Amino acid sequence: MKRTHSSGTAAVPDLPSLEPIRLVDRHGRRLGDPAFPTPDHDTLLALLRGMVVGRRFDRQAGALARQGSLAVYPSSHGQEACQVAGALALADQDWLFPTYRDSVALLTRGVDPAEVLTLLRGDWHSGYDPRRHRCAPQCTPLASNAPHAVGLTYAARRQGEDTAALVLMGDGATSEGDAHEAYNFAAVWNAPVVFLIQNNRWAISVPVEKQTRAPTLAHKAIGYGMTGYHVDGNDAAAVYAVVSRALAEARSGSGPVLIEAQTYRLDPHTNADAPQRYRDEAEVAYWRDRDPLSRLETLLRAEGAAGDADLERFAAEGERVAADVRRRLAEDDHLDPDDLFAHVYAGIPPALARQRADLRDELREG
Ligand SMILES: Cc1ncc(C[n+]2csc(CCOP(=O)(O)OP(=O)(O)O)c2C)c(N)n1
Repeated sequence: MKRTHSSGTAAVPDLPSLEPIRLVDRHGRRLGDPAFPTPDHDTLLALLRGMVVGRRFDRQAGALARQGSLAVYPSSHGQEACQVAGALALADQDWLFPTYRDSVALLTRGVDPAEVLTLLRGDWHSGYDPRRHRCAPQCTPLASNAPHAVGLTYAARRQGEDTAALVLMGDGATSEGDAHEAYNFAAVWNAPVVFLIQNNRWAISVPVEKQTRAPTLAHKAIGYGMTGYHVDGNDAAAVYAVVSRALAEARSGSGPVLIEAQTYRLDPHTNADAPQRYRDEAEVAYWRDRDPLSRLETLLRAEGAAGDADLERFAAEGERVAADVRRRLAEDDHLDPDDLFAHVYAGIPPALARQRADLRDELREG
């Protein structure tokens, strides 16, 4: 909701709430919010299914990284509500712009599970066809997905297409110049983009307190002339309701929206990280107590909308996905490191040729 600016030339968005929007409390009790209606039981079941399957997939990917089948794996554990609800809130014609952390969002969007992991195996391409799934390749340079989403949706709007985009980004990424440029031009051009910041409290070892002095990351929206929402990112019902509304607002032409979702990365940053060096176990325990899956399961069971049979079905689906990924990565275990150098330039520059020669020597020496 926007108020009219006193000069009458621009709308002044309301300040985001300091308390995050929450529809279900951490004990699984329904709270509700007149401004953000709680999704119906079918939608809540779809959210729970996505999170159960996503968590199993995530655990499998972590194991594959430890076994050396993946080059690296940034876990989604703890952030399933943001990733599943964000992906499910999108319409077919919309685009998802994920980061390296958002494998579960890609899975939820319908990308083949083995293809979700292609980039993280160290392949030179993203595995899936971005146009078919309307999912941009996972980006590793922080915030570099954000300007692309602005350009794509601005262009689509000019061509009369009804296409919105959801950009996923971390709290650390909000300090990048690309984030600023994307927020600013999304607002100036009225591009139908929703930026969903998953504030998982850490950018590797840097706490969110070192990224900003703003009261919440959602408050940053105001300076750009955007609407900002602040939501409990471990409440899948709330994330779904807030992202759905933001997408509807962006689509209707009232401008882009910036959402901060409060969540937590329960696992290390990647399999190459040692979080015990920078965070307390008590903090992790606090967030384990706010698990997004058990919260929604408790609500649905209490309201008679889910039972053992549903949970068993979701778990079996998760096992099938994990087994499929294990089998396919084992069957197709050949990656040629030379490929990394093959598709960047028409003629390889001398510095890159030297790096390629060094890599070949290193691999020969084993
Ligand atoms: C432009 C850029 N600078 C630095 C890095 C190195 N780097 C990789 S992940 C990361 C932390 C990112 O934190 P955040 O944006 O909060 O996302 P999270 O990993 O917590 O999901 C950094 C600094 C990078 N990938 N890109």
